[in-house]
Amino acid sequence: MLLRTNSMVKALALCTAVLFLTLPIQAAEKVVSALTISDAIFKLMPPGRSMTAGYMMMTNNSGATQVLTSLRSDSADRVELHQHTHVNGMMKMRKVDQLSIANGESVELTPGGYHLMLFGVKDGLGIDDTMDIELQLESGKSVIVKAKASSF
Ligand SMILES: [Cu+2]
Repeated sequence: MLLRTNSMVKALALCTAVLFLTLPIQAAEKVVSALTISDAIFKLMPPGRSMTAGYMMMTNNSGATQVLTSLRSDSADRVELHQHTHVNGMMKMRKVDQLSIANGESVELTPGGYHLMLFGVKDGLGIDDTMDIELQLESGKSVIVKAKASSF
């Protein structure tokens, strides 16, 4: 019995040693995200509607220009980047095919500016529910964003 306890203590000590050895290696391998996203939300739709808009803050601290080329979500049929423009005093919106964000720059998606349009959003999402939106970049990298349902 005593022998067994001893070997368990030894095994535990070995585990702890391995943990301490691997932790600094993992920290060193930490990947810098191509884009840092904050405050990602989408507007909760009234019942019977499946189209809505999404907003977020995108910051590029990756060390290189990042170009957003497309978006997708399992929770919507289609996700597009749009921009509001004023034409002859009328507010219109158009689809933006790609958005370039220089290193050190931020782009805020807001009502009246750049925004996401979500088409065919699946039913049953309630306040504070989240949906994953994948931002696909020209570099081949992508960033998954958790956007929260918001009523505003
Ligand atoms: Cu739009």
